[in-house]
Amino acid sequence: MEDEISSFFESSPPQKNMEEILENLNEFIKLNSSSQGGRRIVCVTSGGTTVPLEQRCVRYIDNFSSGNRGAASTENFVKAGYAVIFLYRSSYSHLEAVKMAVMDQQTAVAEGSLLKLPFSTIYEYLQMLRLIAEALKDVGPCSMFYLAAAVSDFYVPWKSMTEHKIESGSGPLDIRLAQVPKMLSVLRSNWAPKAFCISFKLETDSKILMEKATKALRKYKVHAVVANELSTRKEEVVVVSSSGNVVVRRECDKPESFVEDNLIRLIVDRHSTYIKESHN
Ligand code: PAZ
Repeated sequence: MEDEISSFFESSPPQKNMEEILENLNEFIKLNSSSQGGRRIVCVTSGGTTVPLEQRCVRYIDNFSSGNRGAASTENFVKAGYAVIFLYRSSYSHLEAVKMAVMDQQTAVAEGSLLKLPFSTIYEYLQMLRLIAEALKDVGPCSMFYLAAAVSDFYVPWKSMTEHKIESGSGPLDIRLAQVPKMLSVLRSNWAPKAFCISFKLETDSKILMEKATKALRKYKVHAVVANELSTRKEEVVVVSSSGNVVVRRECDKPESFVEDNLIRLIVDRHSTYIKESHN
């Protein structure tokens, strides 16, 4: 697995503006971990990653996610006093969700408690996630990963990808997709082992959802898995953890409420307990 992960990064196209991103990231972490006795810092990932089919990309495979979960969660974390690194999918279709919840958070950006980092491809997403995790390493238990992005499971390795637009007119297209190595284990064990870590599991078949979420909790040793089904994801989610399963619902009698309002309250509570226990 380690080899697969190293070769994924070695063969990825270099991230644009890497130095500038790292500088902003380090400044943001320094400012927030030293302000008012130190703010907690959460990295919220949001939106779907794309898999380009050509190096000069015209066509790509996309992963479903409107970006609403990440944007609404970010808003709630900011309200709860967290500094948020918002790693979000930049695209026209996601702009509405991001605009709705986060672009309005000008004050948070101005105060330095919100850092927005856009991604589009699976390569950009994973390179940025590693960068953020390593930068947050010293923040330890006061840092959190809240991984709501819908990350591609399959991709076309950069070296086997055609440079120019795939020609049409010569019959069906055969593409072989490689499996994206699972980065969650390495995030937990190497990149940021002391951070509180929440992952998400989306399924369309409710019968297998809980089984898959429970398996993910054990396999990746995350602190909780938020299980959601595609058609009901805006109404309810189940937080799966070693202390049992908790169903979190949107408050139906309040039209303006989101499931994230209650979800973030619960996650923040769990994070507080984790910080306390880490200091004992
Ligand atoms: O972005 P959105 O609000 O439309 O949906 C959120 C979600 C379903 C993408 C998210 O809650 C989730 O489950 N993300 C992980 C998906 C997965 O890779 O299993």
